[in-house]
Amino acid sequence: MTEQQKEIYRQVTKWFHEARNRILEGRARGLDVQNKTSRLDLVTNIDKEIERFFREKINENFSDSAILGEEGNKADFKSSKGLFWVIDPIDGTMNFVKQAADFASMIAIYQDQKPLLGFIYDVIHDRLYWGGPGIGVYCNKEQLPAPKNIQLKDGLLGVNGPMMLTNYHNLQEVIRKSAGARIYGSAGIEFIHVLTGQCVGYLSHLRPWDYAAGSILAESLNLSVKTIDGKLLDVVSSEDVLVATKNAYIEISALMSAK
Ligand code: 2AM
Ligand code: CA
Ligand code: CA
Ligand code: CA
Repeated sequence: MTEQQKEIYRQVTKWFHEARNRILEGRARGLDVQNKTSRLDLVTNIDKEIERFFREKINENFSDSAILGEEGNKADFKSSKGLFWVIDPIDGTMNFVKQAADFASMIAIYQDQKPLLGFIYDVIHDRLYWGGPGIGVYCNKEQLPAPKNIQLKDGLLGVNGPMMLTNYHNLQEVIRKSAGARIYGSAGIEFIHVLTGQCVGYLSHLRPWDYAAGSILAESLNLSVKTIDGKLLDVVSSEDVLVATKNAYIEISALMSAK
């Protein structure tokens, strides 16, 4: 790890632990829940509070940073120089509200538009998945082995519910060829399942803050992470993102491009 990566890791780890207390205490006090674009697209006072908290910490400790966050200002990645932070304060807000489980908090950091570090925090289990180029991926202090390069038929596939229902680009056929579909409702938690080898892949329509941290970690473990039609992710656009073992990526992408 470079000195810069070490310093960011040291700081960000502290922030996540403080954020965890705020999230759990805030939820115990009672949430203020609002609809954004629909009754299925929620935001709570805690999503907003945690994003504000991360922004304050970044500005205090890394002053010449640009920040893109789901619940705040959206800096432009393409013109960024120096440190660029992508924040999803609560990923899986519906799960946070309804279940108090299976949600994550995520931060991705780029230096001169190149991946530097990714963090996905499984808040309930207090498991921080972090890593980056040249580091590998860790769960808290323990290094994760790169998942085996299994085929689609041998693994569970995380999917997006609406895409499954509408048979988006032949998705139902892809699922039939897998060991089964799973829908967890948090992109961060889904990425964790692929990083740990519990799922062979995950497919969903995602915004930059949904996929930034996960894609940095997936690349560090030699997984494929691109759009379903093979484009690289750009941290600017909403995309149909597919993260999978190299073998499963090729199979799924071929099945979905046929329709
Ligand atoms: P969010 O909870 O941070 O919004 C399941 O809803 C997953 O897809 C979550 O990771 C969620 O992130 C993400 N997602 C992406 N676009 C969404 C949308 N328009 N409405 C709800 N969730 C969305
Ligand atoms: Ca949201
Ligand atoms: Ca999200
Ligand atoms: Ca969110």
